[in-house]
Amino acid sequence: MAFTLPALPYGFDALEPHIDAKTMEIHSQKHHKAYIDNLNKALESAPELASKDIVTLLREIKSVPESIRPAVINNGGGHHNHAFFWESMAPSAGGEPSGALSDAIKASFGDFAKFKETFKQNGLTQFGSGWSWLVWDPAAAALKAIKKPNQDSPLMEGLVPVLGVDVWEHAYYLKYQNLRAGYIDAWWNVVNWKKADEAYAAAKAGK
Ligand code: MN3
Repeated sequence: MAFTLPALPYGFDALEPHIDAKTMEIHSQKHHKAYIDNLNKALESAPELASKDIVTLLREIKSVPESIRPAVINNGGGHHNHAFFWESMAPSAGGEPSGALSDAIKASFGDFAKFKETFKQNGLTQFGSGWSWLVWDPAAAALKAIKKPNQDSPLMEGLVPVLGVDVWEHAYYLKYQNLRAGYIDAWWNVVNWKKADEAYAAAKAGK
């Protein structure tokens, strides 16, 4: 069963003025679509993997044949990262997390402001393309802020994404040009904390 491009949970212009409509359209319909097409192409030679969902495929990346592993890392990671990213944003969102995730962020980072600064710095200091992530680390039973190059999924190291921001230039260049910091500052206004809280609860429950 081939992977398909998920529909955005909102219109291309829904995140304006923070994320512009043209970027959302190209990012989802061209970039994300290409990861899915290339993932499907790579998997044609490994029918034994056809029944695995994308999370399982990435968690069990070492069981993917070496001949197609780099393609699955790049394009499977690209697919899951973007599907997760669209859900992590919403119109009329932003603000601060509440409830269990808020408490966990305070426990791991001191307070929300310190978390935001760490997460932003990870995004700014990711050289070239990549992502800044807030993940649940089951082994440490704690939240962690990490950065990853390219489309490397945290799932490949047993970490569970709670929130992530795409810092590839394609995510912001049309509106922010070289100003990655301005993009990240604006991005906080569209963070869907309800989704992040759900992702945290599911991660902590081992789902
Ligand atoms: Mn992207």
